[in-house]
Amino acid sequence: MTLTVTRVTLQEIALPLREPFRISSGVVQERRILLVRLEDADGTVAWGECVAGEAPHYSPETVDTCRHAIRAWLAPLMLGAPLADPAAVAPRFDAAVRGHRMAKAALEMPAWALAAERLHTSLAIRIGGTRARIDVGISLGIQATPDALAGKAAAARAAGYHRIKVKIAPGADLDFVAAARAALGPKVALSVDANAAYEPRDAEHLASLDAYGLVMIEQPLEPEDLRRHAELQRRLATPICLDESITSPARADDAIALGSARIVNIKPGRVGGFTAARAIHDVCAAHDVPVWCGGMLESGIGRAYNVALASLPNFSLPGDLSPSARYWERDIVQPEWTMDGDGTVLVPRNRPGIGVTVDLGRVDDLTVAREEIVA
Ligand code: OSB
Ligand code: MG
Repeated sequence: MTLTVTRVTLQEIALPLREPFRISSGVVQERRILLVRLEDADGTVAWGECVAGEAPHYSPETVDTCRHAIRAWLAPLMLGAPLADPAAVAPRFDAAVRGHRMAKAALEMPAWALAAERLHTSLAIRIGGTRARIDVGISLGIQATPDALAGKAAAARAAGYHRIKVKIAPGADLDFVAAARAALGPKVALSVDANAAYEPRDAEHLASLDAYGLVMIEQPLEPEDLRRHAELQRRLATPICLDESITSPARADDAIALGSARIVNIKPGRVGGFTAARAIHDVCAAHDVPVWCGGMLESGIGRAYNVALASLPNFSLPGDLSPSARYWERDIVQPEWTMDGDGTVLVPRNRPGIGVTVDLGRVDDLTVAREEIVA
């Protein structure tokens, strides 16, 4: 199906979180989210979301670098000529622009939704998803005290979450993990995410986490450093999962070959979009490395893309796909994303496109900047 994108609209919103979210590299209270609206020559519209944060803590990209990359280099490539298929977007971007994967993803993913809308099919089916429901895990930010974390972990388990992940940092790790484990009992799947806060010399300290029976330790070291992750993995019983390090299919392949990761977190918005995300999924599947879908505190628009991706077959571990109400007083889509009592999210396979409707009035109310890019 030929896509002819005639208009790209960037609309930045400010969306306050219900509670501040603290990770090793900083705290977020209000999300600045760059939304992207694509319009096809036949009038079909698809909304997407850029996952970049306000500051370059998680990745080098930010809301403002993405806005610049989209405006200056990527939108002109998309608007320039008809596209044979959404699969043609990523090669066109990659041939002309190095890096800027979050900016690329912000345009590439809604191109898939646009194609799905035009075929009156769901995004999940269009990208090859097979699952109708996905197990949900929660990511708990760093709390003030181990007791506070234990309370949150127990409440999350009672709500049905299949896996509880806790953020850790030097000085907020062993006591916190011990408290969470004590509150959950030995059987509940518990993991930790360091967001690259440790150094290779912390190996012995990190090895003491083995005592808590964690399903994984996510991104302990510097993202570029695959070799030291492999050395660390040899000293740990707990599987290492990489998030920030996995930027492309080749990086995933390298990480697996080196022994740097036994589990991979795929965020389509981090790796350049669905083409790269599916290729990483396939590389991992070929090596029997399980994958799961991470989150970036997305609004209900970004969440739709993650849910669709997580319905692919090798997404065998619970995803960070919490319901809208966990993050926001009110989401910008309808219906809002929910989690059923069995701790699953329904993949909207029977609805066209992303499966939720964007609340345009609410988006306009929250908008802090808007620009249109036309051919
Ligand atoms: O490392 O997975 C991460 C949020 C912002 C930046 C990085 C991460 C996260 C999360 C939140 O863990 C996951 C979610 O969206 O609930
Ligand atoms: Mg992570």
